Amino acid sequence: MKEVFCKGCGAKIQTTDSTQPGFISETMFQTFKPSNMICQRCFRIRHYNEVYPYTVSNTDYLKVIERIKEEDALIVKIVDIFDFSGSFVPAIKTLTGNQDVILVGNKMDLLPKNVKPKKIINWLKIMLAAQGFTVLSSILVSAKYGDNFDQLMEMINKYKGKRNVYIVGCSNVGKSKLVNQVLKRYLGEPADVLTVSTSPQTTIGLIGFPLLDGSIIYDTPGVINKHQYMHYLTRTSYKLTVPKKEIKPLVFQLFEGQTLYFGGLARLDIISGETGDKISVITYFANTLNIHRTKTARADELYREKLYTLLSPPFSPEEDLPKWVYHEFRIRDNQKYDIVFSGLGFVTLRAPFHIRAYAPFVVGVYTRLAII
Ligand SMILES: Nc1nc2c(ncn2[C@@H]2O[C@H](COP(=O)(O)OP(=O)(O)OP(=O)(O)O)[C@@H](O)[C@H]2O)c(=O)[nH]1
Ligand SMILES: [Mg+2]
Repeated sequence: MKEVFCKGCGAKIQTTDSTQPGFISETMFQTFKPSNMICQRCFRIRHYNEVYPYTVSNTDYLKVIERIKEEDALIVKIVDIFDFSGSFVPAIKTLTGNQDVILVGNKMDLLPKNVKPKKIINWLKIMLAAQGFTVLSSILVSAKYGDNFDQLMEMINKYKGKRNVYIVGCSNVGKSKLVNQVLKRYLGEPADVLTVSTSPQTTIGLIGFPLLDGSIIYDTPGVINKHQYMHYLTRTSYKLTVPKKEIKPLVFQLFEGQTLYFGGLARLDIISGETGDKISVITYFANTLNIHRTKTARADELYREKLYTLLSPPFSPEEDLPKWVYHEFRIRDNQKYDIVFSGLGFVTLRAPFHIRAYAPFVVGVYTRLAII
Protein backbone atom coordinates (compact mmCIF):
# COMPACT_ATOMS: atom_id res chain seq x y z
CA MET A 1 0.00 0.00 0.00
CA LYS A 2 1.36 3.40 -0.98
CA GLU A 3 2.06 5.65 2.02
CA VAL A 4 -0.78 8.11 2.48
CA PHE A 5 -1.17 10.47 5.42
CA CYS A 6 -4.36 11.77 7.00
CA LYS A 7 -5.00 15.36 5.99
CA GLY A 8 -6.47 16.22 9.39
CA CYS A 9 -4.01 14.69 11.88
CA GLY A 10 -0.97 13.60 9.87
CA ALA A 11 -1.23 9.91 10.89
CA LYS A 12 -0.13 7.30 8.36
CA ILE A 13 -3.30 5.86 6.81
CA GLN A 14 -3.89 2.11 7.48
CA THR A 15 -6.84 -0.24 6.97
CA THR A 16 -5.96 -2.96 9.46
CA ASP A 17 -6.48 -1.77 13.05
CA SER A 18 -9.37 0.53 13.99
CA THR A 19 -7.90 1.16 17.46
CA GLN A 20 -4.72 2.69 16.04
CA PRO A 21 -4.05 6.11 14.48
CA GLY A 22 -4.76 6.59 10.78
CA PHE A 23 -7.43 3.87 10.43
CA ILE A 24 -9.85 4.00 7.53
CA SER A 25 -12.04 1.18 6.15
CA GLU A 26 -10.96 -0.48 2.94
CA THR A 27 -14.06 0.85 1.14
CA MET A 28 -13.37 4.43 2.19
CA PHE A 29 -9.74 3.99 1.27
CA GLN A 30 -10.77 3.12 -2.26
CA THR A 31 -13.24 6.04 -2.36
CA PHE A 32 -11.07 8.99 -1.29
CA LYS A 33 -8.43 10.71 -3.36
CA PRO A 34 -5.10 10.22 -1.50
CA SER A 35 -4.59 13.97 -1.25
CA ASN A 36 -7.96 14.35 0.48
CA MET A 37 -7.95 11.37 2.74
CA ILE A 38 -8.92 11.77 6.37
CA CYS A 39 -8.89 8.96 8.92
CA GLN A 40 -12.00 7.65 10.65
CA ARG A 41 -11.12 9.40 13.88
CA CYS A 42 -10.73 12.82 12.24
CA PHE A 43 -14.03 12.22 10.43
CA ARG A 44 -15.79 11.47 13.71
CA ILE A 45 -14.28 14.47 15.49
CA ARG A 46 -15.33 16.79 12.69
CA HIS A 47 -18.80 15.46 12.02
CA TYR A 48 -19.98 14.01 15.33
CA ASN A 49 -17.74 15.81 17.82
CA GLU A 50 -16.80 12.35 19.02
CA VAL A 51 -13.31 11.59 20.23
CA TYR A 52 -11.56 8.43 21.17
CA PRO A 53 -8.13 9.06 22.60
CA TYR A 54 -5.06 7.08 21.68
CA THR A 55 -2.35 6.30 24.09
CA VAL A 56 0.73 7.35 22.23
CA SER A 57 3.68 7.67 24.58
CA ASN A 58 5.71 10.83 24.75
CA THR A 59 8.71 8.88 23.53
CA ASP A 60 6.81 8.04 20.34
CA TYR A 61 5.79 11.66 19.95
CA LEU A 62 9.30 12.88 20.45
CA LYS A 63 10.44 10.44 17.76
CA VAL A 64 8.00 12.03 15.32
CA ILE A 65 9.32 15.49 15.98
CA GLU A 66 12.96 14.53 16.44
CA ARG A 67 13.87 15.56 12.92
CA ILE A 68 13.34 19.20 13.85
CA LYS A 69 16.62 19.04 15.74
CA GLU A 70 18.45 18.07 12.59
CA GLU A 71 17.25 21.05 10.64
CA ASP A 72 18.09 24.73 10.95
CA ALA A 73 14.53 25.88 11.52
CA LEU A 74 12.51 28.54 13.28
CA ILE A 75 10.54 27.16 16.22
CA VAL A 76 7.26 28.79 17.16
CA LYS A 77 6.57 27.65 20.69
CA ILE A 78 2.91 27.94 21.68
CA VAL A 79 1.73 28.20 25.26
CA ASP A 80 -1.82 28.44 26.55
CA ILE A 81 -1.82 31.65 28.58
CA PHE A 82 -4.37 30.05 30.86
CA ASP A 83 -2.31 27.03 31.58
CA PHE A 84 1.38 27.71 32.00
CA SER A 85 2.23 24.55 33.93
CA GLY A 86 0.20 22.59 31.39
CA SER A 87 2.02 24.26 28.52
CA PHE A 88 5.62 23.69 29.35
CA VAL A 89 7.54 20.43 29.58
CA PRO A 90 11.31 20.27 29.85
CA ALA A 91 11.32 17.79 26.90
CA ILE A 92 10.59 20.74 24.62
CA LYS A 93 13.97 22.13 25.55
CA THR A 94 15.73 18.97 24.42
CA LEU A 95 13.84 19.20 21.19
CA THR A 96 14.52 22.79 20.38
CA GLY A 97 18.15 22.78 21.53
CA ASN A 98 19.81 25.89 20.18
CA GLN A 99 17.19 26.67 17.58
CA ASP A 100 15.71 30.13 17.27
CA VAL A 101 12.44 30.28 19.18
CA ILE A 102 9.50 32.67 19.06
CA LEU A 103 7.05 32.46 21.94
CA VAL A 104 3.33 32.69 21.22
CA GLY A 105 0.84 32.99 24.08
CA ASN A 106 -2.44 31.67 22.68
CA LYS A 107 -6.12 32.00 23.68
CA MET A 108 -5.98 35.74 24.44
CA ASP A 109 -9.68 35.95 23.46
CA LEU A 110 -10.51 34.37 26.82
CA LEU A 111 -9.06 37.22 28.84
CA PRO A 112 -11.08 40.31 29.73
CA LYS A 113 -10.41 43.14 27.29
CA ASN A 114 -8.79 45.36 29.93
CA VAL A 115 -5.87 42.98 30.44
CA LYS A 116 -2.49 44.48 29.60
CA PRO A 117 -0.85 42.09 27.07
CA LYS A 118 2.61 43.39 27.96
CA LYS A 119 2.17 42.30 31.55
CA ILE A 120 1.31 38.76 30.46
CA ILE A 121 4.23 38.61 28.08
CA ASN A 122 6.59 39.77 30.80
CA TRP A 123 5.23 37.14 33.13
CA LEU A 124 5.60 34.39 30.52
CA LYS A 125 9.17 35.46 29.85
CA ILE A 126 9.99 35.33 33.56
CA MET A 127 8.44 31.86 33.81
CA LEU A 128 10.39 30.60 30.78
CA ALA A 129 13.65 32.14 31.94
CA ALA A 130 13.21 30.30 35.24
CA GLN A 131 13.26 27.08 33.14
CA GLY A 132 16.42 28.24 31.34
CA PHE A 133 14.51 28.95 28.13
CA THR A 134 15.12 32.11 26.13
CA VAL A 135 13.19 33.40 23.14
CA LEU A 136 13.85 35.85 20.31
CA SER A 137 10.51 37.55 20.57
CA SER A 138 7.02 37.00 21.96
CA ILE A 139 3.43 37.83 21.17
CA LEU A 140 -0.11 37.09 22.38
CA VAL A 141 -2.66 35.86 19.83
CA SER A 142 -6.03 34.24 19.50
CA ALA A 143 -5.86 31.31 17.08
CA LYS A 144 -9.63 31.13 17.31
CA TYR A 145 -10.33 34.64 16.05
CA GLY A 146 -7.04 35.53 14.38
CA ASP A 147 -6.24 38.42 16.78
CA ASN A 148 -2.68 39.74 16.25
CA PHE A 149 -2.06 37.39 13.32
CA ASP A 150 -0.64 40.07 11.03
CA GLN A 151 1.91 40.90 13.73
CA LEU A 152 2.61 37.19 14.26
CA MET A 153 3.25 36.62 10.54
CA GLU A 154 5.49 39.69 10.42
CA MET A 155 7.47 38.29 13.31
CA ILE A 156 7.74 34.84 11.71
CA ASN A 157 8.83 36.34 8.38
CA LYS A 158 11.37 38.55 10.10
CA TYR A 159 13.12 35.68 11.87
CA LYS A 160 12.72 32.70 9.56
CA GLY A 161 14.68 33.84 6.49
CA LYS A 162 14.45 30.89 4.11
CA ARG A 163 14.04 28.37 6.89
CA ASN A 164 11.05 26.16 7.65
CA VAL A 165 8.79 26.92 10.60
CA TYR A 166 7.70 24.35 13.19
CA ILE A 167 4.72 25.05 15.43
CA VAL A 168 5.44 23.16 18.65
CA GLY A 169 4.00 22.92 22.15
CA CYS A 170 2.07 20.71 24.53
CA SER A 171 -1.13 19.01 23.57
CA ASN A 172 -4.21 21.24 23.41
CA VAL A 173 -2.46 24.61 23.39
CA GLY A 174 -3.97 25.39 19.96
CA LYS A 175 -1.20 24.55 17.45
CA SER A 176 -3.54 23.14 14.80
CA LYS A 177 -6.02 25.95 15.30
CA LEU A 178 -3.19 28.42 14.75
CA VAL A 179 -2.00 26.72 11.55
CA ASN A 180 -5.61 26.61 10.30
CA GLN A 181 -5.86 30.35 10.88
CA VAL A 182 -2.62 30.96 8.93
CA LEU A 183 -3.87 28.78 6.05
CA LYS A 184 -7.20 30.55 5.97
CA ARG A 185 -5.94 34.11 6.24
CA TYR A 186 -2.80 34.02 4.13
CA LEU A 187 -3.10 31.02 1.81
CA GLY A 188 -6.79 31.09 0.92
CA GLU A 189 -7.44 27.60 2.26
CA PRO A 190 -10.90 26.74 3.64
CA ALA A 191 -11.47 26.94 7.40
CA ASP A 192 -10.31 23.98 9.48
CA VAL A 193 -8.00 22.06 7.21
CA LEU A 194 -6.46 20.43 10.28
CA THR A 195 -8.49 18.61 12.89
CA VAL A 196 -8.92 20.48 16.18
CA SER A 197 -10.45 19.09 19.37
CA THR A 198 -10.66 19.53 23.13
CA SER A 199 -9.03 16.13 23.64
CA PRO A 200 -5.29 15.58 23.86
CA GLN A 201 -3.20 14.07 21.06
CA THR A 202 -5.43 15.16 18.22
CA THR A 203 -2.51 15.69 15.85
CA ILE A 204 -0.49 12.52 15.30
CA GLY A 205 2.12 13.32 12.64
CA LEU A 206 3.96 16.27 11.15
CA ILE A 207 1.85 18.10 8.58
CA GLY A 208 3.56 20.68 6.36
CA PHE A 209 2.14 23.42 4.16
CA PRO A 210 4.21 25.58 1.79
CA LEU A 211 4.10 29.31 2.51
CA LEU A 212 4.14 31.78 -0.38
CA ASP A 213 7.94 32.03 -0.38
CA GLY A 214 8.47 28.26 -0.41
CA SER A 215 9.33 27.75 3.27
CA ILE A 216 7.17 25.11 4.92
CA ILE A 217 5.08 25.65 8.03
CA TYR A 218 4.58 22.44 10.04
CA ASP A 219 1.91 21.53 12.55
CA THR A 220 3.32 19.01 15.01
CA PRO A 221 1.89 16.57 17.57
CA GLY A 222 1.59 17.87 21.11
CA VAL A 223 3.69 16.57 23.95
CA ILE A 224 1.47 15.21 26.70
CA ASN A 225 1.83 17.11 29.91
CA LYS A 226 0.45 15.49 33.02
CA HIS A 227 0.17 18.91 34.66
CA GLN A 228 -3.10 19.50 32.80
CA TYR A 229 -6.46 18.90 34.58
CA MET A 230 -7.64 17.34 31.32
CA HIS A 231 -5.85 14.07 32.01
CA TYR A 232 -7.78 13.38 35.19
CA LEU A 233 -11.29 14.49 34.19
CA THR A 234 -13.91 13.20 31.80
CA ARG A 235 -14.42 15.20 28.65
CA THR A 236 -17.72 16.56 30.02
CA SER A 237 -16.08 17.79 33.24
CA TYR A 238 -13.10 19.20 31.42
CA LYS A 239 -15.34 21.22 29.14
CA LEU A 240 -16.94 22.83 32.21
CA THR A 241 -13.57 23.83 33.64
CA VAL A 242 -12.08 25.59 30.62
CA PRO A 243 -13.52 28.94 29.60
CA LYS A 244 -15.03 29.02 26.13
CA LYS A 245 -15.49 32.75 25.84
CA GLU A 246 -14.23 35.95 27.43
CA ILE A 247 -14.09 35.48 31.17
CA LYS A 248 -16.40 37.64 33.25
CA PRO A 249 -14.92 38.58 36.61
CA LEU A 250 -16.86 38.04 39.85
CA VAL A 251 -16.19 40.01 43.02
CA PHE A 252 -16.27 38.39 46.45
CA GLN A 253 -15.92 40.31 49.72
CA LEU A 254 -14.20 37.79 51.95
CA PHE A 255 -13.29 37.88 55.63
CA GLU A 256 -10.44 36.21 57.39
CA GLY A 257 -11.27 32.57 57.93
CA GLN A 258 -13.27 32.28 54.72
CA THR A 259 -12.69 29.92 51.81
CA LEU A 260 -13.63 29.73 48.16
CA TYR A 261 -13.94 26.40 46.35
CA PHE A 262 -13.59 26.43 42.57
CA GLY A 263 -15.77 23.42 41.77
CA GLY A 264 -13.95 20.52 43.41
CA LEU A 265 -10.77 21.46 41.57
CA ALA A 266 -9.06 24.10 43.68
CA ARG A 267 -9.52 26.14 46.83
CA LEU A 268 -8.46 29.49 48.30
CA ASP A 269 -8.31 30.25 52.05
CA ILE A 270 -8.04 33.79 53.38
CA ILE A 271 -5.86 33.56 56.46
CA SER A 272 -5.59 37.29 56.91
CA GLY A 273 -6.22 40.40 54.89
CA GLU A 274 -5.04 43.96 54.84
CA THR A 275 -6.38 45.17 58.17
CA GLY A 276 -8.03 42.05 59.40
CA ASP A 277 -11.11 43.51 57.75
CA LYS A 278 -12.80 42.18 54.63
CA ILE A 279 -10.78 41.70 51.47
CA SER A 280 -11.96 42.01 47.85
CA VAL A 281 -11.19 38.97 45.76
CA ILE A 282 -11.91 39.13 42.03
CA THR A 283 -12.19 35.73 40.39
CA TYR A 284 -11.54 34.95 36.70
CA PHE A 285 -12.80 31.46 35.88
CA ALA A 286 -15.08 29.75 33.35
CA ASN A 287 -18.64 30.79 34.14
CA THR A 288 -19.58 27.10 34.05
CA LEU A 289 -17.38 26.43 37.08
CA ASN A 290 -19.26 26.54 40.35
CA ILE A 291 -17.60 28.86 42.90
CA HIS A 292 -18.67 28.13 46.46
CA ARG A 293 -17.91 30.17 49.57
CA THR A 294 -17.68 28.70 53.03
CA LYS A 295 -15.94 29.10 56.41
CA THR A 296 -12.41 27.72 56.42
CA ALA A 297 -13.19 25.87 59.66
CA ARG A 298 -15.90 23.93 57.79
CA ALA A 299 -14.08 23.61 54.45
CA ASP A 300 -12.60 20.10 54.91
CA GLU A 301 -15.90 18.69 56.14
CA LEU A 302 -17.74 20.29 53.21
CA TYR A 303 -15.25 18.73 50.81
CA ARG A 304 -15.80 15.27 52.33
CA GLU A 305 -19.57 15.64 52.15
CA LYS A 306 -20.13 17.60 48.95
CA LEU A 307 -17.36 16.71 46.54
CA TYR A 308 -19.01 15.54 43.25
CA THR A 309 -22.26 17.40 44.04
CA LEU A 310 -22.02 21.00 45.29
CA LEU A 311 -18.26 20.97 44.68
CA SER A 312 -18.08 19.83 41.09
CA PRO A 313 -16.62 19.05 38.62
CA PRO A 314 -15.36 16.33 39.19
CA PHE A 315 -18.62 14.39 39.32
CA SER A 316 -17.46 10.95 40.43
CA PRO A 317 -14.57 9.18 42.17
CA GLU A 318 -13.51 7.79 38.79
CA GLU A 319 -12.22 11.24 38.00
CA ASP A 320 -9.22 10.63 40.12
CA LEU A 321 -7.50 13.95 40.71
CA PRO A 322 -4.02 13.72 42.20
CA LYS A 323 -3.58 14.56 45.88
CA TRP A 324 -4.02 18.23 46.80
CA VAL A 325 -1.29 20.36 48.26
CA TYR A 326 -1.40 23.96 49.40
CA HIS A 327 0.79 26.88 48.42
CA GLU A 328 1.07 29.59 51.02
CA PHE A 329 1.46 33.23 49.92
CA ARG A 330 2.21 35.98 52.40
CA ILE A 331 2.78 39.33 50.69
CA ARG A 332 3.35 42.50 52.65
CA ASP A 333 3.49 45.39 50.13
CA ASN A 334 0.38 47.09 48.84
CA GLN A 335 0.37 46.07 45.19
CA LYS A 336 -2.30 44.02 43.44
CA TYR A 337 -1.45 40.37 42.73
CA ASP A 338 -2.92 37.47 40.82
CA ILE A 339 -2.91 33.98 42.23
CA VAL A 340 -2.90 31.74 39.17
CA PHE A 341 -4.36 28.21 39.20
CA SER A 342 -2.85 26.84 36.03
CA GLY A 343 -5.45 25.51 33.60
CA LEU A 344 -8.36 26.92 35.58
CA GLY A 345 -8.11 30.68 36.03
CA PHE A 346 -6.90 33.23 38.57
CA VAL A 347 -7.96 35.52 41.40
CA THR A 348 -6.81 39.09 41.97
CA LEU A 349 -6.38 40.66 45.40
CA ARG A 350 -4.50 43.56 46.94
CA ALA A 351 -1.62 42.95 49.34
CA PRO A 352 -0.91 42.78 52.18
CA PHE A 353 -2.47 39.35 52.50
CA HIS A 354 -1.78 35.89 53.78
CA ILE A 355 -3.55 33.13 51.87
CA ARG A 356 -3.40 29.45 51.06
CA ALA A 357 -4.13 28.19 47.56
CA TYR A 358 -4.92 24.47 47.18
CA ALA A 359 -4.79 22.41 44.00
CA PRO A 360 -3.76 18.89 42.91
CA PHE A 361 0.02 18.68 43.27
CA VAL A 362 0.55 18.38 39.50
CA VAL A 363 -1.08 21.75 38.89
CA GLY A 364 1.06 24.89 38.91
CA VAL A 365 -0.06 27.60 41.35
CA TYR A 366 1.74 30.90 40.90
CA THR A 367 1.64 34.47 42.01
CA ARG A 368 2.29 37.40 39.67
CA LEU A 369 1.71 41.13 39.62
CA ALA A 370 -1.92 41.63 38.59
CA ILE A 371 -2.38 41.69 34.82
CA ILE A 372 -5.41 43.97 35.08
N1 LIG B 1 -10.78 30.17 23.19
C1 LIG B 1 -9.82 29.67 22.40
N2 LIG B 1 -9.72 28.33 22.24
C2 LIG B 1 -8.75 27.88 21.43
C3 LIG B 1 -7.83 28.73 20.77
N3 LIG B 1 -6.97 27.96 20.06
C4 LIG B 1 -7.34 26.69 20.27
N4 LIG B 1 -8.42 26.62 21.09
C5 LIG B 1 -9.10 25.41 21.55
O1 LIG B 1 -8.16 24.59 22.20
C6 LIG B 1 -8.43 23.21 21.94
C7 LIG B 1 -7.18 22.56 21.35
O2 LIG B 1 -6.90 23.11 20.06
P1 LIG B 1 -5.98 22.33 19.00
O3 LIG B 1 -5.65 23.26 17.91
O4 LIG B 1 -6.58 21.00 18.67
O5 LIG B 1 -4.69 22.10 19.92
P2 LIG B 1 -3.31 21.36 19.54
O6 LIG B 1 -2.23 22.12 20.24
O7 LIG B 1 -3.20 21.23 18.08
O8 LIG B 1 -3.51 19.94 20.24
P3 LIG B 1 -2.83 18.51 19.85
O9 LIG B 1 -3.02 18.26 18.40
O10 LIG B 1 -3.58 17.53 20.72
O11 LIG B 1 -1.40 18.60 20.25
C8 LIG B 1 -9.63 23.18 20.99
O12 LIG B 1 -10.78 22.97 21.76
C9 LIG B 1 -9.61 24.58 20.38
O13 LIG B 1 -10.89 24.99 19.96
C10 LIG B 1 -7.97 30.15 20.98
O14 LIG B 1 -7.25 30.99 20.45
N5 LIG B 1 -8.99 30.54 21.80
MG1 LIG C 1 -3.12 19.56 16.87
